[in-house]
Amino acid sequence: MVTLLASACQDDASVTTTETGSSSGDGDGDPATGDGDGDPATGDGDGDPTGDGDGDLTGDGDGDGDLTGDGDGDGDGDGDGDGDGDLTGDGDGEPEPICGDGNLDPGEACDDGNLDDDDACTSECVEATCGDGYLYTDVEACDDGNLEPGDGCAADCSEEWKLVFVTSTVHTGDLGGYEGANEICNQRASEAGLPGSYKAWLSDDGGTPLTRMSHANIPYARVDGQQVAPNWAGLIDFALDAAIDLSELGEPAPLGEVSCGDDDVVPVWSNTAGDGTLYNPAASCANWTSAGGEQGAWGDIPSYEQPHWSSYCAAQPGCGYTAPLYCFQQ
Ligand SMILES: [Ca+2]
Ligand SMILES: [Ca+2]
Ligand SMILES: [Ca+2]
Ligand SMILES: [Ca+2]
Repeated sequence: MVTLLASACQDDASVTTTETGSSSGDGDGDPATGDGDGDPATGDGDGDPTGDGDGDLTGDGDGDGDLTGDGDGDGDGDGDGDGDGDLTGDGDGEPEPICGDGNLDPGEACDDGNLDDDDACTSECVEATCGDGYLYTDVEACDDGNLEPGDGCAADCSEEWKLVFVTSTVHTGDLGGYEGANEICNQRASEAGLPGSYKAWLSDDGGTPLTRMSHANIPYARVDGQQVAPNWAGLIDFALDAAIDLSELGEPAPLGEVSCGDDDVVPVWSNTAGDGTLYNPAASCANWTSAGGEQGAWGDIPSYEQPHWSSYCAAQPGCGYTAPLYCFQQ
């Protein structure tokens, strides 16, 4: 009889496993970090010693493995992050178009090599047009940024009228001469944002409005659009359609001082007759350079239906008094 004996089971209770070379318990053989990568210092798991976790040696942490260290992660080394290697950041590898460099670049309708807005190509490199708000010299008489008529500048950028105002400021008879008076007019217009250039309605030994001003064949109007005269001929026929009693700001004329006339006179420096000629040869405050005892001459602003709007009275002493100026767009 055969007796089968079960073999004895081996007792494995005595088998033990032992990790060698480490005390971290991660099996990588470095003793310290516990991240399993075998570098002993950083603990970031990438096996390089920089500690940024990307496995390259730049320490820039961008993970791109390039050596520029620019940190943008695209690997081209220029730092703009688009990977094309130029500095514009648009990713096309081409320099950015520059308006005004004289080269017609993509997106430019023109490029005349400058950034001037008063010629055929504007500073945005588009063709000049009426209504773009830029005055095209010798082509447009005005450009108010719209194509609407009735506001002084027509839809074809021709002027509908010449502006006339009385200055919001008052001055003695020392205006810096006739040219200084023109500067006052242009300064006031400029600060108020009015278009064009201006001359003062003044007469002296050197000339008069008749000889110094342009003679428009379109109306003259205040800043509120009210017509003062239909044209130059209507301006110098001794009466106006309306008083020039609004300033460049559209405000009532300032009240000056005068040493002649009624109490209700609203004076304006003039020394000009109603036909644009000299009123009194001795009353121009020494050609508008004196604030002393010389004789001056004024118009009365409200008296628009008679020559008094321009020639009201003359008096001495007078040039130390203060009054505004009439200014006419040229
Ligand atoms: Ca260009
Ligand atoms: Ca230009
Ligand atoms: Ca224009
Ligand atoms: Ca207009």
